[in-house]
Parts: sequence; C-alpha cells; structure tokens
Amino acid sequence: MSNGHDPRSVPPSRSAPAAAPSASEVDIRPPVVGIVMGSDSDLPVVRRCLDVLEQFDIPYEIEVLSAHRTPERAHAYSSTARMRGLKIIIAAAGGAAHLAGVMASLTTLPVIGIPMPSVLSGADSLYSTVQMPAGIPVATVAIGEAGATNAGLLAAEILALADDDLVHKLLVYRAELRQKVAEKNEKLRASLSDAK
Ligand code: RP5
Repeated sequence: MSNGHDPRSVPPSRSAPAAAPSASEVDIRPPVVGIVMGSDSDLPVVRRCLDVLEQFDIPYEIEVLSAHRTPERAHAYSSTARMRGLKIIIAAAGGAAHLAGVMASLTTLPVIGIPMPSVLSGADSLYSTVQMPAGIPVATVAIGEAGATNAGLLAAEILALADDDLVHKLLVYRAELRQKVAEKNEKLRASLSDAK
C-alpha cells in the first residue's frame, strides 16, 4: 500500500518545524533515541550518527556502556529504556561486539547496531552484531561512518512513521542527495570536455 508520498517530490510541511534551539538555549525535550557505545574511542565514528540526529532535530542521549566491561549497567539501561521514554536504541561496538544484541535482548524497542572498525577491519564487529538468533532482531547497518550515518537516518525514518515534519525533512534530505549527484555529474562532464 502506498503511503501517498512521491519520493521525487518534496511536499510542503504541514506545520512549521520547530526551530532548533540556539547554542544559548537548553534543550529540555526528553531524549527519544538512546545511543550507547562500547568505548569513548568509538565516538569519532558515532559522531556521524549524532550529526544526522542533530540535523533532523531529534533529541538523543548518549553514553559509554559495554556488554562485557559493564554488563550490569548495560542490562539496567536496556531494561528501563522504554519506561524512560526512549523509542529507539542505537548501539555501536567493535570487536566481539555484543552490545546491540544485549540491548535487544532486554527491550522490545527497535535496536540499531553499528559495527565499529576494528583490528579485523570491522568484520568481527559486523558478524557479532548482525548474526542474531531468531527472535531477537538487531537492525545492523554498515561498518563505520556510512553505517553511523545510516543509523541516524534509519532512526529518523522509524520516528517519521508518526511525525509528518520528519517525513518532510527526510524528503528534503533525499532531494539534496540527488542534487549533489547531479552536480558531481556536471563536474565530471565539464572536466572530461576540458580534457579534449
Ligand atoms: C569495544 O572495543 C568498543 O566498542 C571499541 O570499539 C573497542 C575498543 O575499545 P577500547 O579498547 O578503545 O576502549 O568494546
């Protein structure tokens, strides 16, 4: 069944989106996305996800939490997540990356897993995150920065199921992507014709 949106066109927003708070304002909205990462060393990659959530004005919380180093805190975080108002959990971890799976095992909120780059180029993180047993799903995105960006976008798409302003922002984002590709194409054509 169609949702009535043509992805090639950007419909007008039904209501003006809330302005993002300025640097001097404190955002008091409760977080709807909870981001956990196995170590602070994951932050440079996870930053891509935060950038997307900020671009879409989605309130989030973030903390370092490890399935292996702080198992009790990991359990407490996930098992109270829904009660605390979170709607989605994003878990980033590398190596023997069980964080997303542990999160998913203790909540029925959707869990998105980001496999971190590792000494094995992230293959270990990917397999540890994606190969969940039937019954406990983790929506696993690509290894590294592309995955972190897509984790933020997937969270926005899930929240957009009940938020028309977010639908509008996602369509604008897609239109911008198409525009960037068109510009790259133009640049390529121009450089090839210059070379003749
Ligand atoms: C994982 O081990 C973390 O998610 C990180 O990707 C990796 C290395 O952690 P550190 O040794 O840098 O703390 O648990």
